[in-house]
Amino acid sequence: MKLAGLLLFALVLAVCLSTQAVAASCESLSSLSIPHTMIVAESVAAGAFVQAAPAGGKGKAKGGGANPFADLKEFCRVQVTSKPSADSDIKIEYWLPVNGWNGNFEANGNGGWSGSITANTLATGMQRGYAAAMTDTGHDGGSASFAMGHPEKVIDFGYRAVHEMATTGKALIKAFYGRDAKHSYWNGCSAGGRQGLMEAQRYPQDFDAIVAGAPAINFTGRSAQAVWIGQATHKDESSALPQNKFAAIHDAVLEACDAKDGVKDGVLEDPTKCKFDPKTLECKGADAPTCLTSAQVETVRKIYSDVVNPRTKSVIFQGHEPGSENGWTTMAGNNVFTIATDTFRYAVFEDNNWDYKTLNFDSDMATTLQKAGNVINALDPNLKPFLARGGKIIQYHGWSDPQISPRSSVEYYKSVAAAMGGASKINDNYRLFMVPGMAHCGGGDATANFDMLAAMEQWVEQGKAPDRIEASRTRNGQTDRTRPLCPYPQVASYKGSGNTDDTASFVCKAQ
Ligand SMILES: [Ca+2]
Repeated sequence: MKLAGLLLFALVLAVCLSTQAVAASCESLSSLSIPHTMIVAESVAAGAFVQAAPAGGKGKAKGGGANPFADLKEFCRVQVTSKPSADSDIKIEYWLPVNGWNGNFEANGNGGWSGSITANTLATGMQRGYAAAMTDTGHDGGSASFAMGHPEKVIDFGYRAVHEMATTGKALIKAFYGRDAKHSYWNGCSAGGRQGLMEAQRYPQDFDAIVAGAPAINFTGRSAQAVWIGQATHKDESSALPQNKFAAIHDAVLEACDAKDGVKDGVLEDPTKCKFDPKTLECKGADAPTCLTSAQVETVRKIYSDVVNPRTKSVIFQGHEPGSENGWTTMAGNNVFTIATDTFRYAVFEDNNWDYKTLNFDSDMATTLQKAGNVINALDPNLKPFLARGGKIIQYHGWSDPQISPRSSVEYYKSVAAAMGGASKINDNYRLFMVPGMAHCGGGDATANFDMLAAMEQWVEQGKAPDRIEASRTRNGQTDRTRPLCPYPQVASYKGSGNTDDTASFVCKAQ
């Protein structure tokens, strides 16, 4: 009898253990002790999450009547406040699925000057099975005004908040599930791309796999470029570019270069091969939407040109690529790009009245690098510690990005290859995918639908390196083109026969 009772007990215990997905209650995470960190954890029943209305906003958050989170399964919501410095106030949020956890951690990146945590991002990560995380990087709202008089908060934005998110996230996962995450993933674009590569450089132990899109790694350089273009565009009345001319310039670029890659499809596979002179668009007679005045020709030249130090001629940042014209409202529109002016106004000169027209691309850029470069730029090519421990990076960037020039990604990739002893030395860990025609983190005329995280999962968990990544384009709700994305310096090359809108007609190969 005794033996039978014991066996029964063992059986019941085994059944309990096998169905119990978590090792601790969600609420118990609140009492987890982590230095300078306050934790509030609460269980959220399936379908019960409702996004709070934005601060100062009216009524419900976006989604209207229906709750966009109604399909979420039960999860543990952990809201963290981290104060690694006396002036720090970093908010971090973790969504830990109670059932169906894929065993991995996914931290998500921000955009611009950050300052918000988005429930949609967390929900997306969690629905893919991840314990998902996001931080506001230590301040609220999308402006850099927080930086004035708060150097510690600039450090939080620059790299510290993400590092806190990584270490605290790993501790929460271990406490909640009773085991470490198998792998820690980073997933971000724009500011998020910068954050991911910053981690690889500064805290190589934090993440095993980094998906970094359109990374703002040369944050001071991209800020300078927007001022460069702003100064050229608004030099005087004649230099301004009416927005209805962007399309005419784009059409002229396609006319000159589209077919150079073997397929006339409205997309430049490699825009660096396109030598387009805006002078060819100069008005022969009266000004018209289809031509450029001579002052406008100079403005357009400035937009394509690299930003250079006028004294040393050294390159501060890479210019826009041919093909990006339809997105030029960002920097050559009526207003100057505020993400850029914020850098100087708040993070560098700390002067509310700073005027972008006064920026000197020699002395002021030296001041900028000295003040903020080391904190917000992520350009260190030494990825040895990260790569040596098997870390993986998939970086991607749209060739028509009008916010962060795509050649900045190419330059960084090349600098890492050079520092590591050649491209062949990094190929098993780090690949760059340029996306022809894609604007900033998506959009444009490109095949901009792709899943870099899935490609990374295959690489990390099945050892299948991304030799090509399938992408598609949607027009009017229909997929009208598929095309491979290729690891740089390879490009998608047409085989010479077959439908040019079908990925099967293309191979990845070096030019
Ligand atoms: Ca083409």
